[in-house]
Amino acid sequence: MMRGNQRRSANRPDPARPWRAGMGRSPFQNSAWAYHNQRLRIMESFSGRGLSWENSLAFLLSICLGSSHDAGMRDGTSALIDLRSDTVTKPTPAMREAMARAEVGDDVFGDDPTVQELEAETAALLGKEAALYTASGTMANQLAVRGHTEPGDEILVEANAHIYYYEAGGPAALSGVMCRCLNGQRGVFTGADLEGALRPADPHFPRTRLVCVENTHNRGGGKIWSLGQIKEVETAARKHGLQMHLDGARLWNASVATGIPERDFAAPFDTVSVCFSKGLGAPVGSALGGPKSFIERARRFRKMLGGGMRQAGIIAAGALFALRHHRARLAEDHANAKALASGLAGLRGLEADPAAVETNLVRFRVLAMPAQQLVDRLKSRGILVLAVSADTIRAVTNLMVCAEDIGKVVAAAAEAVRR
Ligand code: TLP
Repeated sequence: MMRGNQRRSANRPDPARPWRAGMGRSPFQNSAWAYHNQRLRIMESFSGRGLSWENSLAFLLSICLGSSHDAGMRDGTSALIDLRSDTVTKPTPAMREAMARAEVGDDVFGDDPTVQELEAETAALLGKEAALYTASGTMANQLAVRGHTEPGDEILVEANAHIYYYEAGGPAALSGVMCRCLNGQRGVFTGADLEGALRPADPHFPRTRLVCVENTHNRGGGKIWSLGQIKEVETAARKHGLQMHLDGARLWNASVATGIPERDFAAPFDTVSVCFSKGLGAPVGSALGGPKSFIERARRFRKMLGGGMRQAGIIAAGALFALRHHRARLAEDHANAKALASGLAGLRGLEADPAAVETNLVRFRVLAMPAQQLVDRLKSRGILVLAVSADTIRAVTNLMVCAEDIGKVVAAAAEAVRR
């Protein structure tokens, strides 16, 4: 989505804060700068300023992984405000420390205790028998599709669902299945929509096997499916013997916004994917939860795709840290998203609806110019957002963005639409 040259220009120097990492230095200069800072911190840690030998060692290890103590997290001083996605976050120092300390083993042999801990904790949270750590949300979803179907089958997905829209044709390429699309309202479809898409058992037709729901819905602007809406679709699906998969990449957001535990949202589904590398801020990974036998089968498909990872505990530790410490704070992202939509709603030339913001995604229409033009203008002011269609922009609040940043974004947008 973001090309190298775009990234370079977005990282232009900020004369006011030349010391910020990533601002105006070459990658080599950045490494040298980071190295210099790290050396300072090592000296501090060994000069008896309260760091134990164990912590010092952990810190040294964190350096091997590449420390980012000045990652600009939520302190309002970073020159760049990145709202392209909640995937852009960098691990916090505490998360890096947990990663540096992680106990690891060869996970393909089943020897990595940190991966196992993450899988067990995720399964428990989702109320499922087992879970499998995967490299990405895409992999978790595609493993689910593969596990529920045989080539020639059909799956029912909402027309804007990530599984259909953004996963590179995975269902066709990896599982040999057809996607039948349902048109939802901001990603939400009904039991009647589902039944309307079913066909009688007949050798002419593909077998319909699986229904996929996305909660929250990405292209639906972070829309939350209610338990009632899910129940209605489940009733229709079960009546026709269909399996149910939930793409819960942002299920954490739905839970925090509603107060409904993840396991309640997950209960109607056979399988659930969740992401650690979005709102929770972990650097890598997702998980697929479901019945033990299904997860064992998915483990085999994961290996087939080259997704068996060896000492994955290093990254799983980041995910585990995120799961334990970063869920509740999503409420901040939601408040920031609301504030952003309210600010933008007051600007001429834009159309934003704060009432439609339920979680951390804000979609707004640009009336005054093509959406990409506004994206470019904001970029030249150090603000990154994405055009998701010719007239619509998406901004995603995240761990790296604080309330103060929202005011800056609204002010920059006001200037950019006026110009
Ligand atoms: N979404 C990304 C992009 O791929 C569009 C984003 O920036 O929002 N399910 C949902 C609902 C998602 O939004 C995403 C990522 C995924 C699955 C896939 O996760 P990854 O990127 O880990 O493969």
